[in-house]
Amino acid sequence: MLISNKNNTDVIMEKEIVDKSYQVKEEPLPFPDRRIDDRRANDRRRKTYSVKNRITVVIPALNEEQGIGKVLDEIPVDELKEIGYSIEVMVIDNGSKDKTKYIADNHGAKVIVQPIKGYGNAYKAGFANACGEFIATGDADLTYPFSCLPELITKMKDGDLDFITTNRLDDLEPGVMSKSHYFGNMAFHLMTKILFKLPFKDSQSGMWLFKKEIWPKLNVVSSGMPFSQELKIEAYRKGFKCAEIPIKYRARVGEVKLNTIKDGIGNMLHLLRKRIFK
Ligand SMILES: Nc1nc2c(ncn2[C@@H]2O[C@H](COP(=O)(O)OP(=O)(O)OP(=O)(O)O)[C@@H](O)[C@H]2O)c(=O)[nH]1
Ligand SMILES: [Mg+2]
Repeated sequence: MLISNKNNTDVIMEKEIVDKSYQVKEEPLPFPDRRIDDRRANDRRRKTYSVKNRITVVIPALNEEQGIGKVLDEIPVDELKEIGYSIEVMVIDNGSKDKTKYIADNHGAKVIVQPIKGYGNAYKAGFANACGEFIATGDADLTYPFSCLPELITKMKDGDLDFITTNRLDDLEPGVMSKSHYFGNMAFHLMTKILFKLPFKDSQSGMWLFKKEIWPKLNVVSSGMPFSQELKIEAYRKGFKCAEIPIKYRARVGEVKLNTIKDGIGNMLHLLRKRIFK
């Protein structure tokens, strides 16, 4: 269904919800632009709306009813308040057919529906609507320890950093990541090092913390899984002050969505294309 907002732009509303009792009332957003094409214009407009000392936590979610509640509970809101930061939590629902939205809403998160599928598309919608000075990210599957946010923001401030990415691979417990994914990640480390001189060991980590003001300056166009590597490549190549910090990664809960072969090849082709054409 297409409806018009007051700016007379089209807003795509979710079409289909399997169980109506899980339908979540969506908050009107200041810039409810869920389209992808004019994301940058939208971001430029929103730039002035960043709230100082606020962290917007953006969590993409596709059928993550098993993890999303615990993930939201883990965000250390009080601890961050104590060190001077207010928190905005956004769950970007990518067309879930389970209770993800309902649980996210019940846990106090702002739920944004991004009907255009894709990990990158979910993040683009989240970043376009974030109002914090900082953006923090992570999956909805309980793999990333959101409890480390105070440590990350302290390191960001102390080091006067623009972009932090995390490293899941150095302190990995047995069984948390499959051997094929581990070796795949090592291969991506090598490729990104050779092709882009990227200093990060974990090019595929999905937990980042960065200043929102750098987002419009990054030419990140991927709509799917390559979004993660492209964001890091862009942040590093554009000369922003970056760091990689180790985290304790955990085993996923809920249904696996990553297709090892398809997404692996997709990420590889994206790296080659980006190296050749940009
Ligand atoms: N794969 C995928 N994930 C999406 C999509 N939209 C949102 N997501 C969410 O993006 C996050 C990352 O996806 P995952 O399937 O966990 O990918 P991953 O972390 O590389 O793989 P795992 O090791 O299985 O966790 C999760 O929170 C998903 O629910 C999409 O279109 N595809
Ligand atoms: Mg995951």
